[in-house]
Amino acid sequence: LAIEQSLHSALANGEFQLVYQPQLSLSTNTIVGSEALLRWYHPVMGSIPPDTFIPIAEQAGLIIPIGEWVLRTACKQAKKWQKLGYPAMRIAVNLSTRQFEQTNLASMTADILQETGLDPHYLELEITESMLMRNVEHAIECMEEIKDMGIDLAIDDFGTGYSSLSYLKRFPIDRLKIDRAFVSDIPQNGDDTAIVLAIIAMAHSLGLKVIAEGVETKSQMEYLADKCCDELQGFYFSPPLLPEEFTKLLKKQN
Ligand code: G
Ligand code: G
Ligand code: MN
Ligand code: NA
Repeated sequence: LAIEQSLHSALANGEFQLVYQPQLSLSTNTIVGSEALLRWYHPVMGSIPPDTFIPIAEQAGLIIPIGEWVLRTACKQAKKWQKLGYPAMRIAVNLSTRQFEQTNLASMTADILQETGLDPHYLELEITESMLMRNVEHAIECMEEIKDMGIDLAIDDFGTGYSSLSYLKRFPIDRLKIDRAFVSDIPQNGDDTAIVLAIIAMAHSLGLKVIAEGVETKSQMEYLADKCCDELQGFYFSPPLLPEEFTKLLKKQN
């Protein structure tokens, strides 16, 4: 309850911040995107993890204004990096269930893109399998509306939900994000390597890109590169970074 109460004023008090985790191409070894991740620093309670406050914000309906702030801040930052002259990168933003089911998601997103001047092709929205499976036909309509705007769609935490393969074919998505649970024990664990290989093969045969999440070691990276996984994200390359730190990394790369 204390958390819910504090959440009501957190936006107005400027207590939220976004950090950005780089996404690396395994073919070019360059940063091709980033995922925006929300952080909350409460003046008294300190840092509160998103796993704790996002479900509360979701339940209280506060995720709608918070999610809009996240989207606007991330698009603004992406545009800022482009204006600074860095090679254009994708920016990925997580959506919650309530946001995805919000009727004005497309128009709200269109307004933010216009306001920030970000080309929609550089925006990617991350949704989870469970969000899609609640009402598949409606989800497909929503996804198509977003795709028609030129925005990319990714399925987050792929492999942990219950999406059926027959639907996967019908979802207008661009990318699968392999959940880190399958990545943490590769290449030693035979079951996990089998799952990762199957996801990569299936994604590619459906014309989708694949990104591995939670890559923490060199041997995981080498294995994924060898198996033609497209991209990676994880502590091995970089944790989520404050915008200034991310800019330093971009500078180093150029
Ligand atoms: O950033 P990690 O640090 O701890 O994120 C934990 C969880 O919170 C992840 O499942 C992530 O998808 C989710 N998350 C982080 N930022 C956001 C956000 O801006 N919106 C939503 N809906 N979820 C987020
Ligand atoms: O659920 P989602 O994929 O949106 O959340 C990303 C989460 O994964 C964030 O909490 C982020 O801090 C975390 N994360 C990013 N890289 C790594 C990693 O290499 N290892 C682990 N354990 N967590 C990671
Ligand atoms: Mn995510
Ligand atoms: Na994930």
